[in-house]
Amino acid sequence: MAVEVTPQYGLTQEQLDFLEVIRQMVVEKVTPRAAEIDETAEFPEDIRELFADHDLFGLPFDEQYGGTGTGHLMLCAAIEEIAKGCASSSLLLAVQDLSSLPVRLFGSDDLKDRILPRMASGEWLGAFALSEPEAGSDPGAMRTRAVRTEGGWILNGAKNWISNSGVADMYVTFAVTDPDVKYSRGITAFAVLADSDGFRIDALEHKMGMKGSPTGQPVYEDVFVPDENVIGEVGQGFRVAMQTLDRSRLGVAAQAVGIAQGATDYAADYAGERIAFGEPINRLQGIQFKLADMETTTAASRELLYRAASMAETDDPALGKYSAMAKLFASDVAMDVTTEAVQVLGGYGYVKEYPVERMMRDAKLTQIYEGTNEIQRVVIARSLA
Ligand code: COS
Repeated sequence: MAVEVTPQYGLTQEQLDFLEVIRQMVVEKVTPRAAEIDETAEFPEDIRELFADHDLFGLPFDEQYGGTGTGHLMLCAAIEEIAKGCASSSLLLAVQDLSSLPVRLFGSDDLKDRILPRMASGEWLGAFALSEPEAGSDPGAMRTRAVRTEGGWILNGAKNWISNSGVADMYVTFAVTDPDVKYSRGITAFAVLADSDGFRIDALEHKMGMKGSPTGQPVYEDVFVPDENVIGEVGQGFRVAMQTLDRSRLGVAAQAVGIAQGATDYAADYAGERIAFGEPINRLQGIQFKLADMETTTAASRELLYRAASMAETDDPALGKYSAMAKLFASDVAMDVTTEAVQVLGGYGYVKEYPVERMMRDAKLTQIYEGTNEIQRVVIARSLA
């Protein structure tokens, strides 16, 4: 009997076909590179080129700017596929989404024309510079200052934990423009080009996981930013950041779902091959129960993510709450599932010849960045008040 292919969650057949191309590409070209990327902690230029050649950087963008115009759900599904094989590589797409969202949501037409096509093609990478050494969960406490000058602003300060440090061409930078009012009205967002005088990247971090994605400290010393590069209205930067994060957290959730599925698939295959007590260990209930819980919680994460992603298509007022719930739930599941995958592999799980210890290290970051899971709980609880 012929099986009818049902378009899932509103993805068209064309999008499902594109997803299949991505899936093949990941299996053939990305997954085999994952261990080396982790080991060397080098930015994977070859994967960046591969993604650019396959139009993957276009996924977050409208067609008008050279993007695929395929929406949030398709972007999340693509991030998930890539994260199954290599979470660091999936961050290339997630950060391109995060760093372009302020311009897409709030930028002038001129700014969009100058920046978005270059990001959609992959010619430019972006970075989102909000956090500071003393202002991570509480971005309202930032100290980076922007002072008015003729034709623009002079920026001074330093950011911290910024993805794509050193490889980005454009840094969306948040700075205090009016210290005398509440931060929600005294911060402004700027598009700072990497080749601006006075801009540099200080030390890069040595991280536990996601090692193929450089994280560092952008420093601004009397950096001039022209008025044309202000994103949105002066004084509205905090809102720009919050509305961006309401959408970009979907990308972290997608990454977490991908990591969890990758670990589940690997552990299930291993359990079918590994013999103990005279039979494959997947016949032992102790292992079956683990695999069943891993598959079930990963599937539940995906449902919540896809629901949240479809709300982004319609700008649903509950999007912020749902993206926080998807990020919270999926990243906690990814941590649990990858820890269990290590346990299923036993001693083999703990060594680098097998990918699950890397997946466990990568999963940890999804509980921390783009708002710790404690912050997600604050966002969710406030929506109930
Ligand atoms: N969309 C639009 N506006 C928002 C908003 C949102 N999602 N969330 C808050 N705001 C507005 C509020 O309406 C308020 O406006 P007014 O001052 O004009 O009334 C203002 O922003 C301040 O809001 P609030 O008082 O809720 O801010 P808090 O300082 O208490 O912080 C949290 C709120 C904790 C949610 C915020 O600081 C946050 O998200 N922190 C985590 C940041 C983060 O994710 N960092 C990771 C690094 S970035 S990759």
